[in-house]
Amino acid sequence: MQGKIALEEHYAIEDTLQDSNGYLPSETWEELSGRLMDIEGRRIDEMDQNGVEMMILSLNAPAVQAIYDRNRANEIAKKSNDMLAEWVQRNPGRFRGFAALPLQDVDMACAEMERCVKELGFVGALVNGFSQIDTEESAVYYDLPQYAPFWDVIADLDVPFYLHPRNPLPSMAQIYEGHPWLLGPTWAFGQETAVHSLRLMASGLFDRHPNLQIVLGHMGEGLPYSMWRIDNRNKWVGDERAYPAKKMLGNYFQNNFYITTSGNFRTQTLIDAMLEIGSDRILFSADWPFENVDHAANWFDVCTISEDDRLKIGRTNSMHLFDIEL
Ligand code: GRE
Ligand code: ZN
Repeated sequence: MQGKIALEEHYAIEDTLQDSNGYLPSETWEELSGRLMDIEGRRIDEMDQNGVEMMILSLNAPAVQAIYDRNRANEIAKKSNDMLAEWVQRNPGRFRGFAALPLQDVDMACAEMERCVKELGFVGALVNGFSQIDTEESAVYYDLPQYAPFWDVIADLDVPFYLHPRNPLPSMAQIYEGHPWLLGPTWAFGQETAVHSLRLMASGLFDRHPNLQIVLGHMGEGLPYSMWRIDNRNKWVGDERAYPAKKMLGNYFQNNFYITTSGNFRTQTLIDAMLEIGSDRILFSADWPFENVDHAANWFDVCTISEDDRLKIGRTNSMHLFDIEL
């Protein structure tokens, strides 16, 4: 399929490059770091070769979220956003931008979000899970009440928020001790991001902002497969809900979430997601440079879904969601 739009596609700047080191075998670092630092060379060739017309670019992970000094977090976010804005401006037919945000400080994050949308023309934010704030040992999640003004800004700007994975801190990861292969994309990324998403759903955030849209990668981080059970466990005890939100959580999943195919190129999983969240809320993505664009495209272009759904997932859903004209 030609004309695809992909939106979990990362780059790094010198200051954040090393954050991506250590997830893949060390002999691949030269290749991975080269892919991360390239914007207009190999990346555009990969797009051309695989029918990807546009990438919405985002900084690597955890990057800004792991910089617990809030002024430094703000500085790196601004620097990477400014660089991204230039690349987008030079290639308006090929790139859009997601803001990196210093959520260590709500006021700074609000100001940077407004600047990125109103001045730099970005189409949303991509944030790498919880933020460490002031101390390395902290992990602060965005359902907490201090983030209410930030969500007001996102809702006012009417742009989507991509909640991208990061690993849990070592102090939060006892379950993975002795099993380092479960960290990162294998399992820990999805677990961390799914729980964060459920916290947002249960917090009442989407009662306050019914039009707010969160994007999740990796075919929804396991949630499509689990939402029914989350709402229906132990039904014989009644359905008293011990959380602030007004509705069943599946209701928010279906109305306030989009999911992408990043790093999860599996037809069986896509069909489950289509049955649970619907093909209007699924968006093609690769997860370059951690995944190959050809692996994503060669699967997606021929997977056994209707051509109507392929066009929606591959292109038009993203055009509508991000207000992209091509
Ligand atoms: C990602 O951003 O999706 C990612 C990483 C590190 C390893 C694998 C991966 O940040 O998919
Ligand atoms: Zn990613």
